[in-house]
Amino acid sequence: METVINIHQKVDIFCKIVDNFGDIGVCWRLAKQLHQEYDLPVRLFVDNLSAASKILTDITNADEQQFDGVTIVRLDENTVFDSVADIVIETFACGLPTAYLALMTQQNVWVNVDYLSAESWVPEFHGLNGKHHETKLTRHFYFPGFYDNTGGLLREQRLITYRDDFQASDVMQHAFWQSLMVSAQPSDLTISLFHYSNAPVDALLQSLVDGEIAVQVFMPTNSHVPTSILGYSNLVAGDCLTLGNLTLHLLPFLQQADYDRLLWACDVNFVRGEDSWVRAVWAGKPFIWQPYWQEDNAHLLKLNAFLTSFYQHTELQQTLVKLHEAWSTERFHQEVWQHYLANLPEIAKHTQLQSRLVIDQQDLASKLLAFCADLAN
Ligand code: TRH
Repeated sequence: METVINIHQKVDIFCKIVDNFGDIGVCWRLAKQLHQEYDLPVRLFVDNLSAASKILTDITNADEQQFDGVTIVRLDENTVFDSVADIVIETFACGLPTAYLALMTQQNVWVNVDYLSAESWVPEFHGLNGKHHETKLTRHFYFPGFYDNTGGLLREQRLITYRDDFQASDVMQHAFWQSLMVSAQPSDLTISLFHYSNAPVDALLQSLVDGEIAVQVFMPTNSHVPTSILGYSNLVAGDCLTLGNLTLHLLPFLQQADYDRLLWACDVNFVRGEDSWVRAVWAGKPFIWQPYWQEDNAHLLKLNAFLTSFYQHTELQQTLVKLHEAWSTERFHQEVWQHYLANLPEIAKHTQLQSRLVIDQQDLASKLLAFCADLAN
């Protein structure tokens, strides 16, 4: 049965920026997609506009402003709520302000969109609900995921068409590299690098310096540029180092759309956290994911769950597991990387295949709206 989405429904999204760029990165993508693809009026409440400006460049500290059709509202103790939306999206269990909760009734659909994980418990918990202890309002739990029986992954409707056009066009790729003011040699292996501060970056880069093939690495700064790379300190965006077979380009922090292009253009992508991980899946290129560190090594459970499911049909699973573990546990060995490189064509084939399987699944925004429509009916 087709779900009917009422185009007059208003949507409020609440975002609290804990750290880094993923909280706002995810919330912004969702807000923009709901507005641009479904024509819904969307307000995005954000508690730290200065941090958000990394993703929403040119945003000001105003109480309220329009950004690409979305109303961005500064969220603090002085925020005045004059209305409540039909669909209220809390993200990553950030909680809703008491004054906002006071205006809500059971008619407002309240959904908490949680963190992404490929762990086996996710389908079981996706879609459950509970009563909010103070207001007794019903809060629904929505879990993004890689399987049909989860909340899906954020993917704009035309993203894969844009990607395919870009990957098929030398002209577009050339123009992209030019816009970054770098000349990437098509014959070189290209790698994008976005990682947490504990990743063994120097060990990876040293293997590339000493490696047998020419490699170009693109590292957007302001992620976690180590204070020193291979003994060179005070590196900034725009710098370029050539050492042995490695050319390292330090890029500025890119706009989200350009970061996507970087992932589409490179042969291998090192990604992290949540949103860049999903974008690497859409790029369809081999990638190494570094999960966000959690206590008691909970992030390694997340990592293993993903590797076990995404790479289940390949004999190279152990190679991929070893490299991911090496990258996430700071025990990087040159042999692990060399083995990965030696098998890159096969890894590329498998990644593309797996990426295609996930692309065939319904995306998060459309699933979420259908979920809310079912609750409202
Ligand atoms: O920045 P992150 O580490 O964000 C965090 C973690 O994922 C954490 O687990 C979680 O609490 C939270 O986000 C949701 O990594 P992530 O998730 O990949 O977000 C980075 C965002 O920054 C993503 O939207 C892509 C974007 N980006 C750019 O726009 N330009 C760039 O140059 C780069 C490197 C990233």
